[in-house]
Amino acid sequence: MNSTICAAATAAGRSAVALIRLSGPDSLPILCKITHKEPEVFVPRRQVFCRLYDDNKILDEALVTYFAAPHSFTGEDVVEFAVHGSPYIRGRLLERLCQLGAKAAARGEFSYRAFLSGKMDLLEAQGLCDLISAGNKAAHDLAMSSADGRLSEKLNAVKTALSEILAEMEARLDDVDEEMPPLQVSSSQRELLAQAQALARLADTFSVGRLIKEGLKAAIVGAPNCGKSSLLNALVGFDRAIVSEQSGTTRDTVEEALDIDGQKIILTDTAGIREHALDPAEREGMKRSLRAIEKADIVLFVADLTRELTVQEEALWNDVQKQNKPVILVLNKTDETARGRCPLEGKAQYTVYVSCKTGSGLEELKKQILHFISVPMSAQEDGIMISNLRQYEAVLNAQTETESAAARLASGAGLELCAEHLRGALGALKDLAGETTPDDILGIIFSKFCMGK
Ligand SMILES: Nc1nc2c(ncn2[C@@H]2O[C@H](COP(=O)(O)OP(=O)(O)OP(=O)(O)O)[C@@H](O)[C@H]2O)c(=O)[nH]1
Ligand SMILES: [Mg+2]
Repeated sequence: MNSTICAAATAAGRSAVALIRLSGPDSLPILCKITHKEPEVFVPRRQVFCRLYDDNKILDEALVTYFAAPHSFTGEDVVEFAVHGSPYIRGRLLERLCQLGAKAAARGEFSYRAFLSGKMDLLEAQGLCDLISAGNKAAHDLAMSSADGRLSEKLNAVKTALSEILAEMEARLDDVDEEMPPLQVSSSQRELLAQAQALARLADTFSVGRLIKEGLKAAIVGAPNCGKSSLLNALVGFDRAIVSEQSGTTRDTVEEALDIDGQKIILTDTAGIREHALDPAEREGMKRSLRAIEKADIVLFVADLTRELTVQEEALWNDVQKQNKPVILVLNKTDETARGRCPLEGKAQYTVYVSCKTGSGLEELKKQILHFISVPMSAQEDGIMISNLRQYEAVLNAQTETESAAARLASGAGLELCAEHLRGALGALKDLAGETTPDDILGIIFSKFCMGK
């Protein structure tokens, strides 16, 4: 039998109200002991205003709600205490609950129990975890499409279709007397390919889903003094990085998150690249700039319109091109020069003229950056996307297994082989929903959830 667990469901620190949650078979007896009341007082799902006792002294007056199994978040008996949010009350109440037989919950343990009792599958649980950490609208919408079960529904439809075909195949494999009509090869194959395509479309959403969840990483690079740090500051709207007229000001990379129209963008300002570094710190800074380019999703290549392009700048441009990432050429200091020309313009796919000093062109640049998320996003007709690597790999695995099954069927390779691939595809889908996921993997997944969830 499960133990009874407790944890604060609200963040630490002082607050008007704090929520403490208790879940497990002893929830109601513990509630009765701490309130000095009989169990009949606590009608399920109804708030009761009562005193909580620390032995015979009043610890707090609280609103208490009892949820009887299975109608609760975890599917077990649950009690929620809405107490005054003083760190002392929170801490002492948790201590008392533990003295009365509860134990402190591990990270994500409430969600884990909800998952085990079938209240939600793994995709919904992961969506819920992402929902809590979502810091902007796009990440919130993405997490919600998983938390509310739409992603599970989509995958369940594929699972059902594949299971039906597998059942047909297995029936024929068991049919030693060959009493059944033969399998409709072409229609089964068509169905398998359609399901493989649905999985491929879902796998494709990972690239944009990941960007939405983690944020689009944009590295700001260029020669010393072209205005990279000024650009970072102008985009985020405050003096994040040091700006000076001296070349080689920025040494370490400077990172700052920015919200553009509800999308998270992570900007990284880097040390300017030139042939001769002044000292070892600048040399190390330049190495870090190159690493930042490697890690970035897009590169903002800044050039100073008031100066001629240097050989090193051109070399850097060529190096960046080799990385096969989208590059926006940002031509800076338009306030000082009437739109001068830059030899890189002809080579750039995207060019934006800006002045970090006056702010002109920055809106255009933001739009251009956003483009790299919004275009692939708008291609998702239903907004259902995957955003974590484990899910991506499982969907891809299910897709290739389904394709192999279709290919085997077409080549007349025998139903046994085809069925084996289908079992592989179904295994990957079951693993996604958590149906067959080993306990240790589940433990790792839920341990990343927040405390009290
Ligand atoms: N007129 C004008 N000056 C600018 C503009 N942007 C930056 N500057 C100036 O250019 C100089 C260098 O700016 P920074 O932002 O420090 O340049 P950086 O590319 O970060 O330089 P390093 O860190 O040394 O590589 C400073 O004196 C800025 O005030 C602009 O749009 N117009
Ligand atoms: Mg700088």
